[in-house]
Amino acid sequence: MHTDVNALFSALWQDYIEMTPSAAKIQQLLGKGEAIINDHIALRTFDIDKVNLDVLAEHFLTLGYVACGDYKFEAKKLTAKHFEHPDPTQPKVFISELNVSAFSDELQNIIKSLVEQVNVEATKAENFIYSGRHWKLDHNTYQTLLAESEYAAWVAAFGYRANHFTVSINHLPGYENILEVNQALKDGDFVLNSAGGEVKGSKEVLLEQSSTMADKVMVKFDDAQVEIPSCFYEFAIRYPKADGEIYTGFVAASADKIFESTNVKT
Ligand code: OOG
Ligand code: NI
Repeated sequence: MHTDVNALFSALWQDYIEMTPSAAKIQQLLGKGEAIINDHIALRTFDIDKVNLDVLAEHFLTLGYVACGDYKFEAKKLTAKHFEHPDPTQPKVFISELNVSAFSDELQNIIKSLVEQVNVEATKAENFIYSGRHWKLDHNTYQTLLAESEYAAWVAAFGYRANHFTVSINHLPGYENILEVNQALKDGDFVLNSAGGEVKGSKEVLLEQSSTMADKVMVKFDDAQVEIPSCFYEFAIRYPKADGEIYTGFVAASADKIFESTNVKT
């Protein structure tokens, strides 16, 4: 496990921009060459003991992160938690896990056979959170998973790495609101996720979010190389609660739509 939070995020970012070439371009566009503060990153996994949410979370708990919020996504059959660092300029971490037992026997058997190939030691290694896929996967199996769960197919294809980084608009000079950010992205020919509208959430729920649709990258399956959606970039602006403190949680109804940024079709 990492002992330095900055080193962990820098390794995550390097892996992420390899998977998401548009993210490096967007960082340049919005940050105008200056460093950008990230609101959060997100990770995905399966709820099987060897690789579940808690196994991923351990890599952040040892760095001083604290569990803060619980979320449930009934239709997508997902559970999630978010974690915060005592230093509020460190990214929050949103980790979700697929409730594997809620799916067909076929999907359950596939996921179990993937997770069986993971070495327990590897899940504790310093690089686990950005180590990618730990199993063999052919394109047919990917398609079988995709038919039942876009999320299951994504984790099977990409494994362990940041699914997205999120620009904190609160800390982004030159932009007053999320609409200005979205406009700059569209002017730059980046494609936004419009599921549930381009802006998810509102000032009333204390969080507004938008995201790009995931880049498409060539993935090596055992039997073929195929272009599939990889990772996306998110943008978030947070508002103060009645007590004047900035809201630090997530909004399940908005998150439900953000998950769809890696869908093959929208
Ligand atoms: C996570 C989706 C939820 C948010 O900010 O609400 C999310 C995912 O796509 O893995 O990131
Ligand atoms: Ni997010």
